[in-house]
Amino acid sequence: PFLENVVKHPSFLSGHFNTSFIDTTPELFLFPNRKDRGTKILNYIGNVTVNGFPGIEQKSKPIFSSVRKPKMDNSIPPTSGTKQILEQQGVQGVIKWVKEQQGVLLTDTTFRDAHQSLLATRVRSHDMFQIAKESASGMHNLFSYEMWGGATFDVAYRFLKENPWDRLLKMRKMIPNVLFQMLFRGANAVGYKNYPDNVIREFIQESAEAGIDVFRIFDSLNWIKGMEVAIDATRQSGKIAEAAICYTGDILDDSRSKYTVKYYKDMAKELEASGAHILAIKDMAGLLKPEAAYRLISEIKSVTDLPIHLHSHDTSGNGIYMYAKAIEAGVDIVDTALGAMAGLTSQPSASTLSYAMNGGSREVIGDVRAFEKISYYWEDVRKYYKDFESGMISPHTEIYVHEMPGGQYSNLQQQAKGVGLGERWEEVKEMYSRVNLLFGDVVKVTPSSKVVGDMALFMVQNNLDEISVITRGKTIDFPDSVIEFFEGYIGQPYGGFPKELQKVILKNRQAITVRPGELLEPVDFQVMREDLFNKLGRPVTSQEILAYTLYPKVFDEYSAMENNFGDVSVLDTPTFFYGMRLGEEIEIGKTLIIKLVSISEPMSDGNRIIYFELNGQPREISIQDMT
Ligand code: 3PY
Ligand code: ZN
Repeated sequence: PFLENVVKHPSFLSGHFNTSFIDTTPELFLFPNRKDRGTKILNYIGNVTVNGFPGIEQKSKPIFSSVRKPKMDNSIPPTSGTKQILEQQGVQGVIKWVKEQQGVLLTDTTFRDAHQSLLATRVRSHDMFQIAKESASGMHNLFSYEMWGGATFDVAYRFLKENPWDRLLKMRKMIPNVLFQMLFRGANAVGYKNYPDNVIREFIQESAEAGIDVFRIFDSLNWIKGMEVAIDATRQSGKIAEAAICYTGDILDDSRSKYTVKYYKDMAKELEASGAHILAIKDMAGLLKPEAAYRLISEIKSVTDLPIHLHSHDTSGNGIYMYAKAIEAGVDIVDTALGAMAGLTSQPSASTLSYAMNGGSREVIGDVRAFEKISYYWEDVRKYYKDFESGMISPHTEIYVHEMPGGQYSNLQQQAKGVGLGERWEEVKEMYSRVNLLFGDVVKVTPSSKVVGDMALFMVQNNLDEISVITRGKTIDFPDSVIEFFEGYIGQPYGGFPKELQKVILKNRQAITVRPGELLEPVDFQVMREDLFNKLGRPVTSQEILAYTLYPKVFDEYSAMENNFGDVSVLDTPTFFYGMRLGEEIEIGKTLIIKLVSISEPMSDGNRIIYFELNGQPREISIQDMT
């Protein structure tokens, strides 16, 4: 291992070393943990069996019904689709093809926004891999799969203990025929704060190489300056830049004069001028009403020739009717999810929309029977994630009042439970809409929505209202995200910050008005590489460096856990969340067969001995009982 460390060290590889290299490079003596794969995975299973999984309440493993999967011949390559159009005819070829379609195209969000919005982003790669080939065959005529970005990046590392890049690479192999789309938060990449420009560029280039074809780029305050670097980087990478207008407020309500049709039309023109290939209307909370959709799409089409891609959430229950009106007005692509993962805070259902448009002049392009069959799979798999359901079981028209994005609803609810406000969730939602007005009626989408959510939780927790925030504000330590927002570190809101509140929150700090990316020092990726090499004691990939740059602490924790438990993404989801039942046997891939034989009572040091059989051989693992 010593020699291995020497020849793989970045200084050695780049030739930057001298005779003191060995004496001054302590990391050469860091040897990888040689615990074998089987022992590591037994440690994980033992641990989760004894101590449970964060967020999963029930300790004993439920018996789940077997999962239904459509019978398809996976040895036949799937029919070619939009991915081949991009490869053969380039970005303009795709745009031309989209505009030629008489019917309406779909983006399927099941792999990303649907579970971000229904199940706190917890769906694991393992469950996606099992249905990927069937999806490629059955849904070959989609415009795209939205399958990456948004919260999926950090949640994969943070909670699922898996590598999101691996998800992307493997899915790309199994779905070679349809464009892959990701949600990109402009200057915030897939994070919650602004990053230096070179991080944005590197991230887009790396994601493009790993398989993303369409970057839906937005700014959480609709501040176009915050989107320009990402749009340019996407164009440079040869991929499709889909620039988004976030929809907020209500264009039909004359009493709300801030976000008008003119505001959205002006933004559409500016985005076209800044190099967008497609224009997205991102209705992240599901606030766009049917007549408003008709009007908005018609008016935007009068000022741009770009294809229009509409994204919405079905929280109010009006999603299908709204999409039908948008389709009538000429929208080119809409976002839907498969039935079992659709509706409520998620996207409207693909099959429902298909039937709704039957017989009209613009039908949905896609095989509705295939949507239904693949949806059975998700109906069964969704049960694994029941502890992450938001509890919303019927349409909530109150969304038109609180304006909370679909992707935030279940996450904020988890956050509220985490700080002991689970019982006061109704108050938190009401406070959310009050905070929006207190902040001057802002666009609310990650990360600005997180700021509003953090402030709402903070005010409910501390029994504050709008008046006490101002009058007692000088003595209050506001949440960090709120301070950074008022400092201008996530951009400039349309119409500016409310001045009095800004003063109270910032105290002696100075606010910036330029693009934060202009002030942030570029990240030195070579330094990051060495830093990470020293920590992990092994060569690292550019993907790991980017993850570490965006989320240093989360990535450190993930690496430590990977070192202890190995690659836990290979486990089936019930075992990952619940561990094993006594006497149960599971198979991991083709190489590991594990049986849980017995668990001892805790010993005086609090440890329990877990007796397994691994490929027929007895194995004992000692686990600290922390329950
Ligand atoms: C995200 O940024 O994760 C979103 O889904 C915003 O709607
Ligand atoms: Zn969304």
